This record gives sequence, structure tokens and C-alpha cells, in this order.
Amino acid sequence: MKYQTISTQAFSDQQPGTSGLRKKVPVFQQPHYLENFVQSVFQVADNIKGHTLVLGGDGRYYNKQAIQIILKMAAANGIARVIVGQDGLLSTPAASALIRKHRAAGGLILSASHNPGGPKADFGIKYNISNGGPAPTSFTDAVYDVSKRITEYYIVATDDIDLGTRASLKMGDMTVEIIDPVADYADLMEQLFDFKRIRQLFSNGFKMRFDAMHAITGPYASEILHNRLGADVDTVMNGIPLEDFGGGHPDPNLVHAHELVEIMNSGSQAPDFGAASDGDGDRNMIIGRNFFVTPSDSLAVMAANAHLLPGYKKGISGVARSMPTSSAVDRVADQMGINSYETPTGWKFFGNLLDAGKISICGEESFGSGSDHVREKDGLWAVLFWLDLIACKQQSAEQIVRDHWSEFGRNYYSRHDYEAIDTNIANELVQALRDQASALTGQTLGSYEVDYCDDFSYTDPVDNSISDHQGIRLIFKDGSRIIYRLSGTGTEGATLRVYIERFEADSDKHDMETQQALAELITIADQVADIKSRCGRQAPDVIT
Ligand code: VG1
Ligand code: CO
Repeated sequence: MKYQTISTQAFSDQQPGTSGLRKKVPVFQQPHYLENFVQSVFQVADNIKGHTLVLGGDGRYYNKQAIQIILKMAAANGIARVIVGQDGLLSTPAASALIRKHRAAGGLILSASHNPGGPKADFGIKYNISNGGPAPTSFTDAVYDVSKRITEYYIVATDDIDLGTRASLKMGDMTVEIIDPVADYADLMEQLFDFKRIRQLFSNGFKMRFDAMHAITGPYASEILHNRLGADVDTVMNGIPLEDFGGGHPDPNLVHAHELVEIMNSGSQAPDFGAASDGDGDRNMIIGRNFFVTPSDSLAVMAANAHLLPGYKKGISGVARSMPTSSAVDRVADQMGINSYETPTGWKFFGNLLDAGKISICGEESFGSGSDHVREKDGLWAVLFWLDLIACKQQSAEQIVRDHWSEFGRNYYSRHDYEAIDTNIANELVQALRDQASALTGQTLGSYEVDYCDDFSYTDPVDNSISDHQGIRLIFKDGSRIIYRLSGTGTEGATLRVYIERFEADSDKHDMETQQALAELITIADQVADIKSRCGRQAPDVIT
């Protein structure tokens, strides 16, 4: 086996965003582009020499080629063992579980998550550390630094490995273990939820649809829902992972999972319960018959009911939500007498809180929720959580949410995305908000009085690291909120996200249509930031 040192030139744009490095496929296909980034990661992850690395991806276009390159680089960088999913597949939460189970030094996950796939679409790569979670900002900053100075990388010259069969092989001194990507994950789920109770639910005629969106969760959902829980064979739709996700956008929301939404809204014939997951399997959408559960409500319901499920029967230590996520879960935490932490957007900020045992459950408005069982958000976990809760309470998803609102009040909540806007215009818009932040305090806007306006800064309660500029918060005296921030996962121009929230305690007013309930705040959000005229857009591209 020939060990090679390849001379290379640094790229200036390898800065990881909210969740790893995401670029268009042709960018990753440039000579040395992927290699430079992987070498930079190996250089910063100085604990992996002689240790184990977990490797896999969501099966999108370029996954196969990238895996072969990374294996050869891992062998040349002195990694002792790589655990790789068969066919190079691993969902993000399954990769996290494997890192923890095998006490690996870390893992590389190939995915651009909810972004489209294909030769001209998106690819991504991210590194997870030994706790199974996304590397913290200090790590990704260091990788970016190295990537700007890199002059050479290490690789072995050898044939590609056949990843189609489970086996233990050698590449130079390195062992490559090709494993079933699903089994360990499915076993873990069986420990957390009452599979017997859910099996009973299905055998009583309960109907469900799970939309895998031609992304990674197809094989996981078939094994768990059909094989292990006895759901009908047509439960999983779009279950075959495709390199381009069938041309779709593997983002489980009302816009992109419209096929499922139509089925769930088809009147009394609709299945009892629906769910969907994203490209890499860490997001979830929960939908009842004619009833959409917002991710923020889902998180609050989970926190309030976790003790009813086997994996959480001892109760939960605390909860956390990303800053733009609605404060519904805070009300639950208040009542339970536990802490609710508010973190910046991105799962990496939950890792320390989970490791320190400060929280057991956490989530984001962006269709992500999870618990201390892994260190990633986990789409199928959330689906099973809801199934088990439905089986336990013998109530529909809608009834569970309505009861929750009567007890805790309802947080009307929506996110408006303006996609692919000019980066300079987006930055100017945010800067203008920053500039007027202090002047906004105390002002009355329509029927709302501004309590304060600031640029969110987070101090990690475990390691005291500070993350600034995490989004502009416009907080009103009655607790209503408008949040503005720029996406860190896009690959084209900038995406402005505007998050709007209003609390309603009165159960007689829990039946409004969300956009209507938020109408005045939506107008205020546009006026304060001057979105329409600055961006030249009449309406958001996506409303969730
Ligand atoms: C988005 C979401 C964020 C999520 C991130 C990664 O980030 O808003 O909540 O953690 O995607 O999710 P941004 O910076 O575009 O708003 V995934 O499923 O794409 O790994
Ligand atoms: Co994802």
C-alpha cells in the first residue's frame, strides 16, 4: 500500500456553518476540495490517531465517492478503525449512537440535511466529537483556520472498497468494519419506548403514514415501524433512498412534505397519524388527522409527558430550546420546577448541557427534537415518542395538543423564510436592526409595547464560552416575540428567517388560523426591518 503526501492549495471558503460545511456538489468536486477539509479536521481532532472513526452519510449524490476518499485518508492519517454503514449509509442520529456505543473518537457525517441533492445540488460534511454530538464552535473555528493554511494532505493509493456487503476488511493497517446501519439504532429505540404498547396500537387498526422523502430514514422506518412494530406495509412512503431524493426537497414541513399533508388532510379517510423526516433523518414533522403539530408545541408536549414513557420514567432533569423556538416549553418547565435553557440555533449548543445532565430533552423550531439518548436531534425518535404517547394516552395527536393548550396556553408561532436574497442586502438589514435595537426599547408598535431589543449572546453554562450575534430579538411586554436571523446552512446567497410568536392563554381563542393570529406582529416584523422594500420581495418563500 502506497502512502502519499499530496501538495495542495488552501481554499478560503471552508468555514463550517450551523451544521458543518455545506456547498454545491461541483464545489466539493473541485480537485483537493474535500481532501483539504478532511485533512484539516484530522489535524484538529488530534485524538483520532490509533482510534475509531464512525463514517456514513445520507446517501445523497457524491456520498459514495466522498466515503472512498475519506477511507483512504483515514488510513493514511493513522486511524485504527473505521465503522462505516453498509453502502456508506448512516442517518445522523444513528451515527451519533454508534460513536457513543463504540466509544469512537469521533465521526464524519456526509449530508446537507434538508437541502436538495443531485449533481448540481448540495453536499455537506460535518465532524462529530466523542460524545456523539456536533463539534463545538471552538473546534470548527480551528478547522477553518487550518483549512486556510493547508499545504498538503495524506492519502493511500489503493482500490475502492466494496461497501455493499457487511464485512471486516483491512486497508493498510486500518480496519474497515462495514455494518448494518439500522440494527443498533432500532435496538436503542426499543430501550426507550414501549414497543409492546405501540404494537398493540397498530394491531388494533391504527393507521399511520411515514414520509421518508426518498432520504435516509426509509430503511430505518421500515425496520422499526413495519418489521418490529407491525404497522401496515404501506405505512412508509417514499422509502427508498435516492441520490437526488426523487428531485424533491427533503425538508419535512407543510410546504415540502405536501404529499403527506394532502393524505393527512383527506378527511375522515385520512390515517390516524402522519410523520416525515429529512435528508439525514434528524428532523421530524408530526401531523395528526387534519391537524399539524408545530415543532415548538411538540417539544412542549414531550417535556410535559416524558415521564409516561419507559426511557424517561424517572423524570427529566431540565429542557432546552434554541432561542427562536417558541417559549411553550418554558411554561412546562416552570410548572415542573425544572430549568429551561435558551441556546443559539444549532444542535451543537445542546451537547454540553446534555453531557452535564442539566437537560434530558431539547429541541428547535426547525422540526428538530431529541434527548440524552444521543447527541443529535433525532427524527424517528420523535415519531416513536409520539406513537408511544398516543398508545399510552389512547388519544389522538390533536387531542393531546388541545389538552396541552388548555392546561398551559397556546403559543401561536410561525417562521417566515426569505431565501436566496443578496448577501449584502441581508447583512445590511441585520445591521440596521442592530443599530436601532436600543432605540426600539420602550416604543409602542401597533398594540404591542417593546420590552427590549437586542442581539442574542449566549454564555455556555458549562464551559463559559460565549457566542455572540446569534439573532436579533424584539421582545414585547406581553411576551410576544419577533426574531430575525440569517441562516447558516444555505448554499446560495443569504436566507433571512423571521420567527414570530404570540401567547394566548384563553382557550376560547385557541382555534385561530396561525397567520391570522399573528397578523399584526407579521406586519410589525416587516415594518421594523423593512423587509419587503430592502429585499424586493412581496412575501416569504416558505412559511412554516
Ligand atoms: C437550520 C435550522 C437549525 C438547525 C440547522 C441544522 O439552521 O434553523 O435549527 O439546527 O438547520 O439542521 P439555519 O442556520 O439554516 O437556520 V439540519 O437537519 O439541516 O442538520
Ligand atoms: Co437534518
